[in-house]
Amino acid sequence: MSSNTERSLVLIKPDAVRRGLLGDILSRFERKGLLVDALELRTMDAALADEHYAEHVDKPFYPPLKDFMTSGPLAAVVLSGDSVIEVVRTMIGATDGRKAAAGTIRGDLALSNRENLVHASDSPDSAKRELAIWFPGRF
Ligand code: FUP
Repeated sequence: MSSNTERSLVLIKPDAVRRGLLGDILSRFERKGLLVDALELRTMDAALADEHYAEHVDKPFYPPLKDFMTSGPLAAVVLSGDSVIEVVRTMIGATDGRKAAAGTIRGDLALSNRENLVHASDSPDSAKRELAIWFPGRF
């Protein structure tokens, strides 16, 4: 089988940091065989939230999502590996933690549609856009 090494932008969100799940979540990615290319603890400000969630800014769920995402430090992580974008999306599970499959990060550890622990790029185009937002000029 051919391999397809790529990069994904992952955010381990403020709920995960507050709940002490940062190590657990990072460890899942490392044990899968993915590489951590960059890792930074950052607090999103309003402008960064609007840029990152550009496709959601007009949605009714955006104001509380923005409050949550700017509520404390998160870990911005660049992961690389074979098919990392799709692999990480599978590992995090469906958006709503109540519906996410058992065995996924959200399925095992989240019970919310908003405080769902992790963001991960959902396509090569969004990975490119998000890497440029979070780690400008680096990837
Ligand atoms: P995902 O790609 O799984 O993170 O999901 P989306 O891009 O659809 O949504 C981005 C974030 O918006 C979610 F992680 C959580 C938040 N959200 C809500 O708060 N309410 C909703 O109804 C849908 C999404």
